[in-house]
Amino acid sequence: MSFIKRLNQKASKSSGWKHWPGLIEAYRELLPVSTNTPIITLQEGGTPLIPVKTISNLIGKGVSVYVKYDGLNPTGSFKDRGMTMAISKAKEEGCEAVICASTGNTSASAAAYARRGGMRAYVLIPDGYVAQGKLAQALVYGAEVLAIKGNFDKALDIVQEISKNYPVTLVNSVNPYRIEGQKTAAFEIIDALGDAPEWLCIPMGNAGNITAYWKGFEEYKNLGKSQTLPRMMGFQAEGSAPLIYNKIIENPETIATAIRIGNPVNKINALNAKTKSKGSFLAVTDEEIIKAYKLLGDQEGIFCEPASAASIAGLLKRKEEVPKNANIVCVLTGNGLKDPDCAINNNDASFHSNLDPSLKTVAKKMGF
Ligand code: AN7
Repeated sequence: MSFIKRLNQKASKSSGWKHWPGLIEAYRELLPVSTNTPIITLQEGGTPLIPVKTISNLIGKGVSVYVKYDGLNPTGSFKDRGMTMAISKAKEEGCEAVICASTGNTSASAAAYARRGGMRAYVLIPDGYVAQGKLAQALVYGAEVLAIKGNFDKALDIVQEISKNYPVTLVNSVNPYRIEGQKTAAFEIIDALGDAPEWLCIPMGNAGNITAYWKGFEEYKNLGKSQTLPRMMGFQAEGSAPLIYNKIIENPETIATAIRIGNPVNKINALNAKTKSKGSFLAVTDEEIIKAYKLLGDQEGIFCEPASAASIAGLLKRKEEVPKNANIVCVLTGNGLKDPDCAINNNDASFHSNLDPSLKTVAKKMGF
């Protein structure tokens, strides 16, 4: 049964919505909200699970690979799933301002939802290491941007202290409501496939998302909505891989600035998901990330940001271990438009500039 048919079936059975109402309404009974919770939503979630034949063919063995394209959320990343919950609960608790540290996507999402909920949004970012699209969003959404001469890990230390000492609510993934919202992505995958996939491939930065997915998969299985649990296959960028090398990385570096994080706050939860799911973590190089990024773009018409391509790069690196006939889901956490510089500098397109505006010149360049 198609995803849309399932949705409609669910809709007719539940509170009566006809169109996707946002993930809190869709999964209300599985989330910590009550009738007193003001729902701050941009109708996030309900993102497509898209088959990617090129990747399936590269793996072979009858395997079906899908991408969970969470770059199609309202601010262009999976963070919106967590933010609709965190901001709705902050509003319920009477909070007037929120704060986060961010490599970019959290700041965009926090700003959008906080402002929509009538709150101030303070965002701490590593100066010079946030992709242009994300910075543009934070500004347009009316955040108060504090760019520090330091990396994400330092920014997170500062915002944790500030939220302890001042009346501002922390909306990084240490906020448990973030994890609650993000777990719905696992529900959607099972709703679409009818069961959990054999593998879930996911990029890891601060490791909130892998924590959330695992929670979602476990909860749905306990409810009898799936028969199996996936193996959690996490990936980090080689220069920024504290969970693979099992140590804090003081100066993380990678082209995938979203996951340029050296000391993940959800480390214990990520390791728990790995152990319980019989999963495995692996590092991928920037070169492997860019190769996967280009492949998705020019073979599948899917534009994700470099951090997201780590899930595909990782799957391809683990090709030999993939079981026959498996269903595999790779999470594409963010939209490619977030990082235009990376796109312009990493593509194999032919771009002929400065042409005479004549039919002859254009036709000649086209090869006719
Ligand atoms: C596109 O925005 O940490 O392992 O501050 O933007 O849950 O941290 C972003 C993380 C993967 C990693 N893909 O997720 C931030 C931030 C994209 C991301 C991750 C991020 P987590």
